[in-house]
Amino acid sequence: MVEKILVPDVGGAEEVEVIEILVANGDMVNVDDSLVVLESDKASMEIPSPLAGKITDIKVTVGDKVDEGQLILELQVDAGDSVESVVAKVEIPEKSKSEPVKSEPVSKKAEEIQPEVASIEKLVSVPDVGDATDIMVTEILVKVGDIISPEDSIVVLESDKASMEIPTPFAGEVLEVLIGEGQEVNEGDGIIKLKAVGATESLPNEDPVVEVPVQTTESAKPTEGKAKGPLPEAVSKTIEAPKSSDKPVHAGPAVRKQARQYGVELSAVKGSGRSGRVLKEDIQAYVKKQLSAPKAAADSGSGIPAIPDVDFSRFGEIELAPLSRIKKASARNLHRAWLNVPHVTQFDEADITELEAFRKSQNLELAKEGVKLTPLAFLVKACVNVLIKYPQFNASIQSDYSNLVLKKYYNIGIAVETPDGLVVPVLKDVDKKGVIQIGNECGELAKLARDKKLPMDAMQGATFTISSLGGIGGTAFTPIVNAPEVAILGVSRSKMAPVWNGSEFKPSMMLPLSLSYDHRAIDGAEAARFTNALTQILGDVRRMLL
Ligand code: CAO
Repeated sequence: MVEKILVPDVGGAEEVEVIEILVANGDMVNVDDSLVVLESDKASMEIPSPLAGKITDIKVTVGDKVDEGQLILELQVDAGDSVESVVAKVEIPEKSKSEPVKSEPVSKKAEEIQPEVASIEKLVSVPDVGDATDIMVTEILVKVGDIISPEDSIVVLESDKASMEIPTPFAGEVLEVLIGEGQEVNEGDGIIKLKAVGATESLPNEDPVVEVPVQTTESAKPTEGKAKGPLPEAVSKTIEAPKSSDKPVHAGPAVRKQARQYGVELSAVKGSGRSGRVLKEDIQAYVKKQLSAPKAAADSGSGIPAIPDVDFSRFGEIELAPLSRIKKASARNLHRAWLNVPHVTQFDEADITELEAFRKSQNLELAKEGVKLTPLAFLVKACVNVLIKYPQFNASIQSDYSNLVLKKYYNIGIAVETPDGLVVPVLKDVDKKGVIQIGNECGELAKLARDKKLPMDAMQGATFTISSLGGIGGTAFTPIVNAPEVAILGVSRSKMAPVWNGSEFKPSMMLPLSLSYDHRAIDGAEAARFTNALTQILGDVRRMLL
């Protein structure tokens, strides 16, 4: 039989917000299993199931405002257990259960529970907290010297099932905190001593009351007479497992309220309280951190909104291809370099007609030794020649812009395509090596990279990088500087082109060059001079001897 579970009397509070739904359709629940968490202005409470059964239809969603008697959900129960509709109830203290409900006040006069209160110095004690004993003090919300007003929360107590903020009935200055976090307390134990300030002004009825965290029964009514505010003023059950996270979050209602006010997702906050309980200070620290984060991001150039992940399967079939470790690392490095380095790319063309003729003749001679030179080996050597002439390209810029670090060694990184992604092995001390050795080492490093056998130190210490796509094709591209280097040379595919020599068009093998550089370290004119020098050397490799 299907039963309807209704919102119980929640202390007269209206439009109570559903802040968590703790069950799902199809769940089996037992009597007293919590179903939803409701929260009014001042208290949050778990609503337990009055019956055992299977949840068939949840009628509320998070954010809904509900009133007493409103349908929460439908439950499939055994016929024997059933009634037409059942009002969920909040845990009832034994004391309240045994007494006629409407005659049970939910607040008590301060005198009743604090006979030792002096006229000026007042003692605030643990009020009647139902049948709970040895309740843990989880948070002290005030300290000596604090000026507090009536109804300010002073401590958070937590029993097995509920956490409750205890408010002060008096205004005044805190003289002494009598309990400590982690301590266990019972009804009547002193919490704080207070120098009452204008107690009669703040409570004009001269009859200060402590809001007693008496839980409502299905028929209990808000206090009449001198009670202040809605009934479950200080009652709140521990709320766990917010929808957005699998991890339970422990926090009191005041902390939750503060989190909501700041728009903080509680599950994102690391709790420093007992058992990871989130405290107000944790929320404050989290907000502070978040506020300073955009500044750091802006400093690094990354203060931009992230591109959201889209569910592409809405538009058609998709497949997920996991990125290799190398691809993940280079994605991060490229992104960082792209954001940090103001890039400019200088394009140029080198006439390598003679170089190609020389290279091919050399390859014929070297073939018997198993050596083969590609244009890349000459490019590496030519680049080092120009780097020696223009040292600001063989450099790094200090992050505070105080210096350019000029390197007196010439290590050239070579971008190598591998099945797992881009790898950049480093040819060391190229200024001390000839073109054949460079060509050989380049081939060996590329092979090691593709076989995933590159040692770590073979990928470190580059001062300048060359990315050659010439073997593949293209006319030009804009490589990303391999920061903290300040320049990278992109090489595209050479092709025959008619070049005007002053009197005629001469068929020439032209090599496209794309020099990307960090504009913080290098001026555009310097970059143009660099590629000029490079094209001249490549146009006549004898210049390398000069
Ligand atoms: N123009 C015309 N032909 C070129 C050329 C150029 N600029 N550069 C190389 N070639 C030719 C070579 O001479 C060779 O020709 P043959 O097969 O006729 O002998 C052929 O292209 C293949 O060369 P290669 O690629 O094997 O050798 P390489 O020395 O030019 O390059 C290496 C070596 C490791 C750089 C290359 O294999 C590679 O991985 N390139 C890709 C680098 C890359 O991905 N860069 C992108 C980085 S940014 O995303």
